Amino acid sequence: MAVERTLSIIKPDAVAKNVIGEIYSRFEKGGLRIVAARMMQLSREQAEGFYAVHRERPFFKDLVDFMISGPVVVQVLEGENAIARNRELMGATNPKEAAAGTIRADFADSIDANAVHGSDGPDTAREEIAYFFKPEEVCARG
Ligand code: RTP
Ligand code: MG
Repeated sequence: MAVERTLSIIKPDAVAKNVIGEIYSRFEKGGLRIVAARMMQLSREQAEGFYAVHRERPFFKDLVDFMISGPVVVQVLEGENAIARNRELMGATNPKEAAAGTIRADFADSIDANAVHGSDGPDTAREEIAYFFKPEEVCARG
């Protein structure tokens, strides 16, 4: 298995619930290392650009409105199979369908307010990491 990097976002609902630490703990216990991190308030333009692939979808405006409703925490996670591993730890998009013990099962309220984002493949991981972090802001594996 290859060591990969993936882009993760703790969404405004989870930040508001004060569970940043609990979610970081899930990443760490799940074998992923946080190698870059930033708390930020996304602008509408930043959120629209990040989710541009969904621009034509009916839920796009609600998704953008939600992502700018409060601060988010953006991080790069590194580890064996990090992209798929993070998606496993997150659980299904709709928390009602998320497996027990996953982040979304435990912290998400709805398909809109679903606690976390994770890149869905190697190409999107590379693009999404570059969207938020300069190469020198991603720290080498310790
Ligand atoms: P994310 O990109 O946020 O990690 O979530 P995901 O891969 O599990 O889901 P994706 O299909 O990429 O959708 C992005 C976000 O849009 C919202 N969504 N709403 N109402 C709906 O049918 C619907 N489908 C997707 C979700 O909040 C999802 O996280
Ligand atoms: Mg997605």
